[in-house]
Amino acid sequence: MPTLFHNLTLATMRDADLGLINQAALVCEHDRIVWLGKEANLPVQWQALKKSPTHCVNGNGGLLSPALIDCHTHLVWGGSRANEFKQRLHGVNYEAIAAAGGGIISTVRATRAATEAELFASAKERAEALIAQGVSCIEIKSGYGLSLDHELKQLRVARKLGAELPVRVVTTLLAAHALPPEYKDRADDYIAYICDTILPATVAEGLADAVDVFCENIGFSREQTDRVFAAAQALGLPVKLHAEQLSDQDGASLVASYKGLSADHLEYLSDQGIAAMAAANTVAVLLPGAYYFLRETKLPPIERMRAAGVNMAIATDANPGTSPIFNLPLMMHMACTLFRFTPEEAWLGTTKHAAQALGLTDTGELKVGMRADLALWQMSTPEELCYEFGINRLVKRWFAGN
Ligand code: DI6
Ligand code: FE
Repeated sequence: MPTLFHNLTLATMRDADLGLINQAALVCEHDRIVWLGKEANLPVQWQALKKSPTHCVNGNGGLLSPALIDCHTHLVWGGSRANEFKQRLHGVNYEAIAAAGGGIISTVRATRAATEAELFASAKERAEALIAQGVSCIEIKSGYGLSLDHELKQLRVARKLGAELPVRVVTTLLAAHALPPEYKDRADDYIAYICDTILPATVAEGLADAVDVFCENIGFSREQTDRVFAAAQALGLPVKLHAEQLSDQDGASLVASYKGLSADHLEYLSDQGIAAMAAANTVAVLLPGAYYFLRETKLPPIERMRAAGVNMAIATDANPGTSPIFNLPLMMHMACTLFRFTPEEAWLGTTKHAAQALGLTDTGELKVGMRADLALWQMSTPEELCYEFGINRLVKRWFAGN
């Protein structure tokens, strides 16, 4: 039996103004949207649903949007980095902590030591926090295992979250996140191990939907990134990139040359990178939580990306080192306050453009035929979600119609 949603405003995400429809209704059947429009135009076949106690949702004048999509997280890890947070507050910077064997590598040690069950339990808590704020789809990267067994372990935990929680999980292999200690001074050998061993095994087990690299002076070079991308492409996997976070490595134009799904972070993005991304329709994923938590001062070039017509998304980057944050509406708020996003851009950034950054075409918009991944908010205008912070205005969320 179909379900009717009515007495609400729809934020369809159809256009730059979010395609708002006032006094609207929406009908879904099974896991799909089958009709939407002005309530006055509701086809007669569904009008009787208004009397159904079980298949009618009265929105009470609220806002119905696509459920939110967090398109960049590192949600599965062991241990905590609260100690490094404290060190940073005593003046040590992120790169110095990494150089002294802390940073990503300290999480690698803890993640390798953790069992799958332990990783699942901590990641589940984080995923549930996101879900409670209206999220229906989470991208999860590996990158704290850095060996075949431990990368696969992380990705299996990610897949299990998708199987056991009411959320869609999209996985990304980020074996090229940091150099593991056993490959010290042998970065090229580690890249070869990724290309020849980790990538094919991950594909064989169906554990990754995309491949990512940390292209940075404390990560991997542009040339090494290129080798991983070529191997990913040969195996049919789409690519994305941690690009231009702490310095300009011209990674954005590299990922664009592979028609990559997204380039992420982008504080140091150049005009050349912007032009390449615009031409390839590669999404810019901006991560205000990491910018905020690291107390960065170099802003990503939002205005120039906007002018070039680059689609922009926003995500939590949830990770233990640079963004221990599990609240996507807060990222929308920060994209507006810190990056001067418009509220419309913030909404598109966690719905339609976030779906694009994951290569998903069946979610992120309210449209006939799309999945019924829906969020009902106690607010009459979309900007209210970006404006306030601290009260959860989510009334209810539907995941594939449930
Ligand atoms: N950039 C980041 O902000 C995270 N990874 C990356 O490549 C940081 C990950 C961490 O510090 O644990
Ligand atoms: Fe990240």
